[in-house]
Amino acid sequence: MNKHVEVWVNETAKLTKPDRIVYIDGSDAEKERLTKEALATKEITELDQKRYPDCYYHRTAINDVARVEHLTFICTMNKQDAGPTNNWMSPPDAYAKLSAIFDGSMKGRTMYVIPYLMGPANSAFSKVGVELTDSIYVVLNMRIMTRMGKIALDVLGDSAAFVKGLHSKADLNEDRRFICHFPEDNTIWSVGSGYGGNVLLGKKCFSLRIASFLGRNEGWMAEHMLILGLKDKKTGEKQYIAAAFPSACGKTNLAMLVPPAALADRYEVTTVGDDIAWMRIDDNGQLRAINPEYGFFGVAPGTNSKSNPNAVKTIKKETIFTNVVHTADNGVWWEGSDDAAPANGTDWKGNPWTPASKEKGANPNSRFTALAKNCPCIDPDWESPKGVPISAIIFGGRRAKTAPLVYESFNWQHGVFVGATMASETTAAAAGQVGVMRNDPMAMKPFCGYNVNDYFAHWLAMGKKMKNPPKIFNVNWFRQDENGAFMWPGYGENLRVLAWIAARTAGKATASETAIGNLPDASAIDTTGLSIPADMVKKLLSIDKSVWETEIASIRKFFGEIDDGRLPKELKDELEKLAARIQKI
Ligand code: OXD
Ligand code: MN
Repeated sequence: MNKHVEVWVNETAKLTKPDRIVYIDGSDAEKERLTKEALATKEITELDQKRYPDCYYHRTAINDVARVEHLTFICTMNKQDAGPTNNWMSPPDAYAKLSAIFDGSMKGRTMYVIPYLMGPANSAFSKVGVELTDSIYVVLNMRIMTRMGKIALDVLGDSAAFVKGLHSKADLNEDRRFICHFPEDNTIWSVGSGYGGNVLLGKKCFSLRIASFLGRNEGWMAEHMLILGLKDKKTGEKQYIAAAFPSACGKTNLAMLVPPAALADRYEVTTVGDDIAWMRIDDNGQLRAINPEYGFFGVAPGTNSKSNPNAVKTIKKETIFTNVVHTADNGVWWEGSDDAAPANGTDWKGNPWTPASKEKGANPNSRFTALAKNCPCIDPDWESPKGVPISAIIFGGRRAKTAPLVYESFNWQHGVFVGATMASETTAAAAGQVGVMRNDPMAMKPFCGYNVNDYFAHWLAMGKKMKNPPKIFNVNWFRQDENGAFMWPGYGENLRVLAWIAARTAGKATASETAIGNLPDASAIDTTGLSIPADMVKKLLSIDKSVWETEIASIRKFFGEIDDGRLPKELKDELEKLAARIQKI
């Protein structure tokens, strides 16, 4: 064992007082042993192995089903370094407060030591983390979501350069639940939760919050983005696109998109990642990206053969299902699944459930944890140590009225403004009210590990270092008509928008300059085989002056709220330029 890890493990054990310490090696034999143990303690249930090979079922505590943003803290010595969008505690206060909760929290339990690697082996992008946890469910999930065990220790060698993550379920009491990040110490302390987004520390905590901080200091970017490959089979040209959407807005679906039948001969989409992108500029000035994860932690409800046929195939084996319905015939079900609702089952709260029940059977944020390599459309280069070259970046959110189906920013700086001013309706991925509009810059509001204004400055600086910065687009799949009905069919049909983006990026499509950016003419969106009213695409691409005036006022308010003196002048300039252009409509 690496001696730095060992010293820290021993120190931590003095605080948390586990009965046993188990070092995780990532082997198959170990997986078998841990699975048996978790089955014996009923932390997981084995599903019908004929229909669901190597699949298991788990329920979290009822009060513990989503990320808890109000209990998530960035703990920097200087409060302003955490910035206006993060909760802050001073590191001494946070360590003291959480130490009291961690004290003895693992008594009677095992502490697992999980070394893990984010990113492929042999890649300059990759980083090592070690998570200490008293949850066997965490170990089994980390095995899917990261490259876990020996592989990580081999990369680490004698080095002390690893992210220290400490997790204890403690008593799962919300009053003693905290997710604290200490970017200046490369440390994460998470206590009182068993929900994935709070406890699989390689994911949001490390790969976004800590990594965004490391990226700023080291000159790279950690983003809440899917990465997909789009191949035009006619020309043989392939592009990689990274796209940021807030949580539970369809990143997994877009990453695994199946082209509509009418365009299937022409286009192919492959998946590099569905949630997180680490991006660096290579020696030629090209932005390249890796997916640091090894699996998908996807939202189950609504996942079916129409919304995401590739996900349906991915989760057929070696998958952990959390907080969905456990059916009487030992399978799983959720609202919006392919299967008819089971006559009988157990809901996510552990209560008997039938289709006549008033409440939903699956929690709206119920999840599957599945291996990326089981995805039928996984990209051949998804583990390339060099990453894939990114030619376009997409921002998007749920907007009922404002944003058109797609537009292109004028240049990198304007694109950063477009990302910085993203807003979207909240979803069930985080605790709190659903459907409330909030600003979510670059979909990183819950995940930026430092001052968001410095983050914007970092984006601007990165653009200057690239030879041909990716073109930046905005999309909105969620525009509604006067009656509140969605105007765009979404899902696989989104390929039609991706195709325009790729053509535009390749310099093969025209666009009209408008007040908000470059828009395609309605005829430039290929609607072959799509039954949609003739003027719908035109409507989807329309810009309403009064709606945008309201938008500008809300951006002004947002900038006013976050500007602590560090909001880059370039973004304020972009706002004034946008306001002037809108006025002229
Ligand atoms: C996720 C999230 O789980 O964004 O990916 O909440
Ligand atoms: Mn996410």
